[in-house]
Amino acid sequence: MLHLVAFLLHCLPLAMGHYDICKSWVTTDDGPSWEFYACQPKAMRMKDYVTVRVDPPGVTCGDPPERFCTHENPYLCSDECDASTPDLAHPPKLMFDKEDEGLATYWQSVTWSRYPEPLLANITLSWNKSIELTDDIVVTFEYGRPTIMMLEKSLDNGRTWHPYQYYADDCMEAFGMPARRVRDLSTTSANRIICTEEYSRWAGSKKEKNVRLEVRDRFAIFAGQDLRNMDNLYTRLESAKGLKDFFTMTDLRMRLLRPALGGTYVQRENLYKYFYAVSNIEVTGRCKCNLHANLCSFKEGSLQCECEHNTTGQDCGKCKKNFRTRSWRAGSYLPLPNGSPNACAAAGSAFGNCECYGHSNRCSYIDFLNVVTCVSCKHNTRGQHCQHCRLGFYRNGSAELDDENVCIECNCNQIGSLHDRCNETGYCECREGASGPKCDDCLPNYYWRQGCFPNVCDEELLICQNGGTCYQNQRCICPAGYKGVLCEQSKCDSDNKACNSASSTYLSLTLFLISALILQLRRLLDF
Ligand SMILES: *[C@@H]1O[C@H](CO)[C@@H](O)[C@H](O)[C@H]1NC(C)=O
Ligand SMILES: *[C@@H]1O[C@H](CO)[C@@H](O)[C@H](O)[C@H]1NC(C)=O
Ligand SMILES: *[C@@H]1O[C@H](CO)[C@@H](O)[C@H](O)[C@H]1NC(C)=O
Ligand SMILES: *[C@@H]1O[C@H](CO)[C@@H](O)[C@H](O)[C@H]1NC(C)=O
Ligand SMILES: *[C@@H]1O[C@H](CO)[C@@H](O)[C@H](O)[C@H]1NC(C)=O
Ligand SMILES: [Ca+2]
Repeated sequence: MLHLVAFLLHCLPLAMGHYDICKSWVTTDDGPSWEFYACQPKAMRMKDYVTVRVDPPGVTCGDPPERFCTHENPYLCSDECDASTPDLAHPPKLMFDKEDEGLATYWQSVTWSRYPEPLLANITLSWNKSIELTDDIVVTFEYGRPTIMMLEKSLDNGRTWHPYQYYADDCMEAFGMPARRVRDLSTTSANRIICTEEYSRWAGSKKEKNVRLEVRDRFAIFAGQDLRNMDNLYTRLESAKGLKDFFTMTDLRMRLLRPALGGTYVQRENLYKYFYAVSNIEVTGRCKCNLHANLCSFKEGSLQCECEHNTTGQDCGKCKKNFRTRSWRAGSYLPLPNGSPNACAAAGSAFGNCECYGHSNRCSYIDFLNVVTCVSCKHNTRGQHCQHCRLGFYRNGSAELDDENVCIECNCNQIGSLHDRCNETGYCECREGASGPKCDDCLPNYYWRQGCFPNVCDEELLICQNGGTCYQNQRCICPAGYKGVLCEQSKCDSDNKACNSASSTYLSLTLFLISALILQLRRLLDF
């Protein structure tokens, strides 16, 4: 009983007090009504809701059965791990069970028989739900803590991973990082990723069993040693960039990189005493519900916020249908002490049911039409409910009406198209000869030059005559003596006289130029 009281007191500042109710029925001068507050679920033992995966396959001991011994008793290698015998098996689930006092149950790896190849194992915990840590992560190792390991976390159900904390008996050697302690961090570095040597040195395997990710010490940077000033912490969580995310995750991975060595070098003649054994992984946290729920339930194998404030989704991350007058927002811890619910809202009943799909947060009543309409629709929408796209935009078929990307710009070619509008699939209306969805191409037999024009010449029907060549479908380049659109006319045909005189003038000019050139060449050579 005393134990329980102590436990409750210990958890008091984090588990109770602030932000535990979402709404209350209050009586004001205008009569009774609901008042809404920012709210969050209670902290829980998150290991009860986790799924675990241990990699690589075959790293769990006992298949085939194997002998091992401990650093305390290195010459008595009579302990046995055997996956097929329940009493001698050490499967991963024993990291999450309830333990009787004094009798540790644990997952155990194979021994380091392949030394000097490293003995590596990954333990990945997945919640399929974003959670927020409220207390230290504590990993308990039997038979000694690893000399090198690290924690990684994911915020997107395991698609991407980020380092969380590094652990080594020599941080510089193992990771090229200087050793730090969380207690030495300051308000500006409270979410720094560090390497710590506090949990990796040999101190006897019975004495020091735990490896921590220090959440309380990081909270204490803002809330003070006993976490008395939680208001300051909540204020910082709202204002300091990246601080909230530091304590948030969907998955946690422990990468075990080198086992306990018993305070000395690896002894090749007895590799049976090197392995990992984890008896417990304590993760204390709460469901992340964006301050829109105070309950989180475990349904069909996953955690789910029970959303209030007319929000919905696993994390209450969007507005319920018909409550999208305003864009969705997370609740806020501020102003203290009750925070802001930032609830999703349908327009007031006096206004009728005016939904704007989140593209406007104002409605206005138009007297003479007796309708309520959204005002200043954003995201290139228009209409009474911001349900249409503005002229020059078309509907994005793969976006819901409340999506910010619901309208796509038509982007019609200014010269090739008749106007800046397009049909529902984004096709523009083209001028004569132009084609393509955006009218930036020409039909066959047309050429592009600031618009589409019919071909003057080509290789099929409109062939240049008399040895003329077709220049970019735009005109024939005629040989001397021919003219006409397709060089079909001889210049000499029409006016023989002019033709002759023209060509004789041309000839004498050429002769003059050539003789001048020869003169120049001679001078050069004589010189
Ligand atoms: C452990 O996970 C990391 C990625 O986080 C991966 O690169 C590594 O290969 C994994 N190790 C094992 C032994 O599966
Ligand atoms: C993860 O949670 C979502 C939402 O609750 C659910 O639809 C999905 O089936 C879950 N996935 C797994 C692998 O449990
Ligand atoms: C959510 O919608 C219900 C039903 O219209 C309404 O009674 C309630 O007050 C709304 N809650 C909030 C927080 O706006
Ligand atoms: C259409 O909407 C989807 C969903 O929001 C978005 O991923 C996509 O980029 C949008 N398409 C365009 C062309 O904007
Ligand atoms: C848009 O115009 C294109 C080309 O004229 C046509 O193929 C398409 O069917 C039209 N789409 C709609 C929805 O009318
Ligand atoms: Ca256990």
